[in-house]
Amino acid sequence: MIRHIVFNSALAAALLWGPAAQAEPDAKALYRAHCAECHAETRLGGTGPALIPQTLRRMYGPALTEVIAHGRVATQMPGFAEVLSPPEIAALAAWLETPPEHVPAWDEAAIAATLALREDYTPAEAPVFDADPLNITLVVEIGDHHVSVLDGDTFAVLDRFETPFAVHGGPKFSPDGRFVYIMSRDGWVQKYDIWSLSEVGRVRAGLNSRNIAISRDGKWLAVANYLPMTLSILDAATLAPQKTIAIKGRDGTPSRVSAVYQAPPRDSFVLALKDIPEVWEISTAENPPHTGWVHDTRVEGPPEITRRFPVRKMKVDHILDDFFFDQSYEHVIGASRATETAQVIDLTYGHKVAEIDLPGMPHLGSGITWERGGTRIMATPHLKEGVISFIDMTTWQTVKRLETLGPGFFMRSHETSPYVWADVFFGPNRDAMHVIDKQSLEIVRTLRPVPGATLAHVEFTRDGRYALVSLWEDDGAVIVYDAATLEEVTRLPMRKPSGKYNVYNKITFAEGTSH
Ligand code: DHE
Repeated sequence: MIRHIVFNSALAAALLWGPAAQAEPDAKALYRAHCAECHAETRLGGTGPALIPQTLRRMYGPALTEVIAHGRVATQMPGFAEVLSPPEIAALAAWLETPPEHVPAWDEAAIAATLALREDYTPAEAPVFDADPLNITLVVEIGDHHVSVLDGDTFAVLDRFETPFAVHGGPKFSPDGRFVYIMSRDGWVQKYDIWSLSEVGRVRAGLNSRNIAISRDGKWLAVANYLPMTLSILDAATLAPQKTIAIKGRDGTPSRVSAVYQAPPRDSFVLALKDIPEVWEISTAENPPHTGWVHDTRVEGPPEITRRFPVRKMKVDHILDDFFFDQSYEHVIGASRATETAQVIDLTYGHKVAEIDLPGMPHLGSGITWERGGTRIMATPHLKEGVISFIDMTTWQTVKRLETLGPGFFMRSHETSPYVWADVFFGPNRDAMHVIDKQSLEIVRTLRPVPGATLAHVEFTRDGRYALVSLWEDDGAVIVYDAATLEEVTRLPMRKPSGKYNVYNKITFAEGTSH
């Protein structure tokens, strides 16, 4: 009986809140009264994050009803359990899971209106610290939405700054490594000056975004958006929007952008599209090519902008959810949820040249490559299977499928290291990290520094001497290992550390790091 009362929320509400609580709560009115001030009338976010299904489904931690009732730790979200009844909280949570009624056009003018540059920012003429500026490693702490700036030699924290809510994907560095651009799932792009240890400013480039890429010359930032279905291009120096490209397939079907990557030797951005079987390439060249590229004639403005960023649309067999490049950026290897194979697309010819047998949803975005036995091989973890696939990149044949303790998310190596590090992100063994020999393709050690605590994502220092691993917990840490002996060196307390990014490894597109 007691169990029944606790779990029957309608009855509990009637007992606790009286007959008025039995009337159907008006979720919209409750939202206007209690939430709109911080999250905006449109639900698209203000001082608080957007409360739309696209964002809410990707949030971590307690259920939505719990957050409404008791607040969210390390944020300004208060609890409403004293103000709202359980049925009101349930109705509000259910309504927030429905798509917003109105999505404003998020064009250049709307983006520009959000641009906020820091008035207290003064660019330093040289780094304000003694550490090697190229051996700085940034740690994204998703537990309380901060980034720690680590000296890669001493592991001292040089700065710790607040980011927009829910950062996702790898931050991107300017080619000289001085500036870094960080994106949140709500589409905010934050620019930070590493030399000055200071934020430069931020702008909202999309309403729900996937990741960002920076052009080869460091002048342009591309922001892949789900909402609206656009790619936003920003001036990397000023963060001012330059162009928004509506994503429409060759038959006019609109699509979300799953991801955008820089292809340095091609001087272009390459886009994976979520809703149409096409791969797009957008030139970032000063003098873009003409043949085979579509120039946007509808856009008004100075020729340096209207002529910039022509698009090439390549048809593929299946929608690509994720992809990976070879070191020369001639081939894109794309995985699709719809099939058990990956497609190899030749970017020069613009069509598929091979298929790879890759069941179990490979997480190609985390793939890495290295030389083995006179050929280059690539390795990828799988999100649905406890296995790592090794592929010969000349024949596109699977060399080996290595069984692991569970599905993994991230892999990393360094050109100086004989090992590949691969996490076990899902399942009962998520406290484990495999260290795999690059030549024998066998697991040589499984690290388990804190039994029961999730261990994930690895980054190396510039020289490859140390490997930094995230203890992915609210009261977590970055654990520093000697990359040769695999012994723990030190532990730096952090709030749910997620990805880590070494400036040098990233700006040189070093072998062993994801792109
Ligand atoms: Fe990510 C990178 C897509 C869920 C943490 N993730 C990426 C990239 C893509 C991607 C396309 C490459 C972007 C880049 O670096 O420029 N991620 C997806 C998904 O489709 C997926 C499965 C579902 C989704 O939520 O959209 C997903 N990702 C997650 C998580 O649940 C993770 C573990 C926690 C989180 O913060 O949301 C997560 N993703 C990361 C991290 C990177 C990343 C830390 C950067 C890795 C790197 O080393 O570069």
